[in-house]
Amino acid sequence: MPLCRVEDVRLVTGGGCYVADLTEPTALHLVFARSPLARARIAELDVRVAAAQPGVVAVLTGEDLTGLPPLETNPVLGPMAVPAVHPLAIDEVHAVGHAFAAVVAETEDLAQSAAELIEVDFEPLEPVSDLLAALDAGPLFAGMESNVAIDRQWRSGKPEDAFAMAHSVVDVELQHPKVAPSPLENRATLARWDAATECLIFCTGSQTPHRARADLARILGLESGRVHAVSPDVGGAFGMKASIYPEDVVVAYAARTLGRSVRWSAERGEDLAAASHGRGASTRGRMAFDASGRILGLTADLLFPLGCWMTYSAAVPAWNAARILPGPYAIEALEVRVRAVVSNTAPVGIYRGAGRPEAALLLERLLDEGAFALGQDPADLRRRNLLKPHDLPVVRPGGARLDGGDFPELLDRALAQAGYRCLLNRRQVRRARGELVGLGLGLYVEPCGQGWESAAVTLDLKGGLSVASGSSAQGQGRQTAYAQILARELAVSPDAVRVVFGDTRTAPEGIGALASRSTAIGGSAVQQAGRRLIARARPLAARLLNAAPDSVTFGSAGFTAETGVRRPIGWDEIAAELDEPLVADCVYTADAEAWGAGCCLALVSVDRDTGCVSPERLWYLDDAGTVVNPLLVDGQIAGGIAQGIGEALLERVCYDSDGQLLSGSLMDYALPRASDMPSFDLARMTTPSPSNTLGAKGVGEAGTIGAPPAILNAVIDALSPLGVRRLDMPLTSERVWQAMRSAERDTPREERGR
Ligand code: SMO
Repeated sequence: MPLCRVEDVRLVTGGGCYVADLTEPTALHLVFARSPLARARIAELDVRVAAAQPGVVAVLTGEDLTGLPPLETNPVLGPMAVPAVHPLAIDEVHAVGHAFAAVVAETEDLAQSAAELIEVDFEPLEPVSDLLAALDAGPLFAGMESNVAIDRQWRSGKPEDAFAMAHSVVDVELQHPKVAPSPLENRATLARWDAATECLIFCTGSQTPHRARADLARILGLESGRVHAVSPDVGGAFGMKASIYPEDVVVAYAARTLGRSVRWSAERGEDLAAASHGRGASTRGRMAFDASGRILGLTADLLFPLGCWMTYSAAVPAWNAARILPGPYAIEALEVRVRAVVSNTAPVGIYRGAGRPEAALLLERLLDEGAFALGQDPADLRRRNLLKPHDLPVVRPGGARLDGGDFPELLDRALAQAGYRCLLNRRQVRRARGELVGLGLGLYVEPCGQGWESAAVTLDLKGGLSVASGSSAQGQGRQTAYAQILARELAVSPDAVRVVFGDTRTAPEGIGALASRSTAIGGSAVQQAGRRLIARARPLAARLLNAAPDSVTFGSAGFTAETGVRRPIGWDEIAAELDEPLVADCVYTADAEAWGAGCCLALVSVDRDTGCVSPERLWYLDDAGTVVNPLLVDGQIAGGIAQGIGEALLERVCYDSDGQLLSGSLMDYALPRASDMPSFDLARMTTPSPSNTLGAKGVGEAGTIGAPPAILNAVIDALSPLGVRRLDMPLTSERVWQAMRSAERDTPREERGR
């Protein structure tokens, strides 16, 4: 049901409460001293002058925190070599922005001024920032034999035979721009040591408060009951706030050892330099076709950057990209190799999409190259090779199990939505006039939602209904959606439901808000907890109805029975019978992973003189399974498209050959603005997921998956009359212009326009 977000009035009228809004007048301020060099030995570090400054309470260095256990990384791709990470650098700094000391002072200004008085002598070492260079370079990190942290491969069928018998073979090489997630709210943390209860209260803008609690408890050696994590409003995260940072450990340690409240709020430049980046993969693929256009085989070589330390989900982008292959297509013979590589940059972790866009881009470029080589329509070629509904579920060679969907129907609906045949004609007319205009498709499948999540529903003595979720939110409209899910189960209005999350003191143990899982898994937990509340209330209703519990049913009017009292019993009447609140909780585990799917079609034009790309229009069709609130779904898709457009056209984290960050401010790092957004047309298809009780699939990441391949394919299509077949994102006018000029130089005039 379309329902406006209940949280918005508060959020857009200044009523939001972010970590930096939490009042704590006596809190100390912590500021980090960060490395200006990408790789260096710390020859000397003298903090005495800084520590002697007025207002300075402590200066911490790596030595102070030795002995704390490290942050952990989720081994989704199996065994890995993990570079040692210390909360503050010891002996060596590994990237520009790597923190080597922390000043704690009465005010932020005093801390900042003192940090500038830290005396440090660096002996520069040769840094390697580039992914491909790091692959070949000697080990950059102690304890690692090479810079390859992860190296896995798998195969199915006989790829050699497929390529040997192919009519056409196409190759694609892609370099994803590395991007900075850039949430509105930078990282911020406030840690309070409560001496009376000997508890650490850790307020942080996090996607995973329970994980933050568990990590801090483990690292600081506290029982988990003595650490409380609180995430109030979170101003966007996009994967960047999915696990705690070394900085968080320092802040918590400072609060605990000083017995004071300590806060740290990152500046924008600090986050651009030292928070996790996303994407940045180098991928190569080869695809073999028979003469009719059937895909015979696929080989893929995926290289993912990790940067100088590994976040909890550092291996997830590589894992997702590899296991998704071969996407929605029926391909028997497959060989995938996936590696992840450390180097002297900021960490690279999950970012909205997290490997899904990388898989989609590789496949969709290969399909377009195949169509070009075979002289076929790109949509026809895709249709010929898509899995059919009766092929599903299917287990992919990497172990992923695609649970359901109808991809041919999805493609046909997307083409109809856009008026594809008309667009092809129109492209021809415009090309005849000399315009550079292109159409591009981006199809995708999207693993989204597996594992467990929790919910606890309470009916209080006054008849109030609330639900506490182990999941949380960073702007998705979770309060609205969860209230709708529970309201539907309990036959009440959504505004009668209070939704609680983000505080480990009041929310049940949970996973959090990431991996497009919150509605599918967290929402199913809410639904199940609601059903349990009905079951728990049934005996009370039976008593009020003067009927046997078995004969009581629950419907839109409330509890009713065929016999006894002939009037429905509502929740307020149940509440009036209670001596204590009625609670029903649920730890819901999905039967399997839900897979969404979607299709983006882009129409672009390119300015012949400047190379400037205009995305004229996007058509976007997504199958998110059962939809709770179409407004929220559209909002998520639109936001994802905006970030997809950022990646495709504008954004790039840039390091020079010395490992210096060239995109260290929002003057240098180009986020998309409202005026960069094309008009777009959103449509929906609903194939409920068989994997969770709600039938929902994820949608938060979808827009970032479909938009980039559609735009890249469209721009290459626009430039194909000039002979351009390879381009990398972001498709800045300079890059496109260079590609046009070099194609002009390389391609004899008579061969253009094929
Ligand atoms: S990239 Mo998401 O927050 O799992």
